[in-house]
Amino acid sequence: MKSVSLALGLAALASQASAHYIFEQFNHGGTLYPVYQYIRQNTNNNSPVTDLKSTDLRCNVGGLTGNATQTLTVAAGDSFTFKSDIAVYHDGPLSMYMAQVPSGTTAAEFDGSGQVWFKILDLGPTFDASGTATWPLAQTYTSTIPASLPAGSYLLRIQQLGIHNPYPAGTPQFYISCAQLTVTGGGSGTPGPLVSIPGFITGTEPGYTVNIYTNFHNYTVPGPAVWSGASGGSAGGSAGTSAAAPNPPASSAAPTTPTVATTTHVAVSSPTSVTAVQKYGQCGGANWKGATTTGGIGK
Ligand SMILES: *[C@@H]1O[C@H](CO)[C@@H](O)[C@H](O)[C@H]1NC(C)=O
Ligand SMILES: *[C@@H]1O[C@H](CO)[C@@H](O)[C@H](O)[C@H]1NC(C)=O
Ligand SMILES: [Cu+2]
Repeated sequence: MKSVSLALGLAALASQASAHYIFEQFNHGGTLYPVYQYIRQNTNNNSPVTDLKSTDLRCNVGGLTGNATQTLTVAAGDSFTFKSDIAVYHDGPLSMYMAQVPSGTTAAEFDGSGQVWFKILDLGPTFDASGTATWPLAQTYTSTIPASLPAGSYLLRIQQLGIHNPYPAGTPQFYISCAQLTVTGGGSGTPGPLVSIPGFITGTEPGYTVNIYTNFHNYTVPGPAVWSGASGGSAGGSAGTSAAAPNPPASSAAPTTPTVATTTHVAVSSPTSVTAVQKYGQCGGANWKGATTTGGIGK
């Protein structure tokens, strides 16, 4: 009966796997589009990328092209929103980047290689009078296509960096998705500074190595400076009403406000094949030996 107990063991392991979160829907002009219509679909479910040298840092695992992804036309100056399946709940900053697609290449074909990425948004923590940090944890993140951005095709990349497991015992986790856009209108701005991904974060940045639970009073989001032509954004708020999505997210019962984002380690639906616990199934990173709940840590 060895095979039976093995099967039971695997089933038990599979049911312990926890959900993280993945930015899977794009909202523009009041329309919340179906999952992965304009966002490249990754192949690692909602697990993070942690290898600072990997091309997976660009548009997530399996996201080097977007063959099955459509490209949305937006106007420079338009606002847009990324929505995740469940609210982001690992403490850390949120950034958005863009990269212009080289001429002769479609947005779907572009792999994001080269020194082409510029940052349009950083959302770091706020510190109250007593020094307690509040992170921009939400299910939706809204920003604006810079009004002076030259017209053309772009990748638009959202990145939430989970630094809840302090380095070096823990490894910061990148939660990433890329949308494919054709920007109309626009201006003659010169986006920059331009960086390459990987390479844009080396692992020595204070915003990467910081322990947010000890003497944590200030924070600088890693990566390049935000392009001066960009105009900011926000976490949370309305993501607009849902269109008739043929493919709604599996979990929509999650909280949308940061204050209740402590109950979101929900079980994933049973994987089709499981050989071991998912690499970051316990949410704590490869070597995490500390707390295994997110509620209240450092608060
Ligand atoms: C996507 O397109 C690229 C470039 O045409 C091609 O090399 C790759 O095999 C395609 N991938 C899929 C999954 O169709
Ligand atoms: C906080 O500020 C100090 C002084 O400028 C700096 O050395 C440190 O790297 C900052 N910490 C973070 C996490 O950004
Ligand atoms: Cu997690």
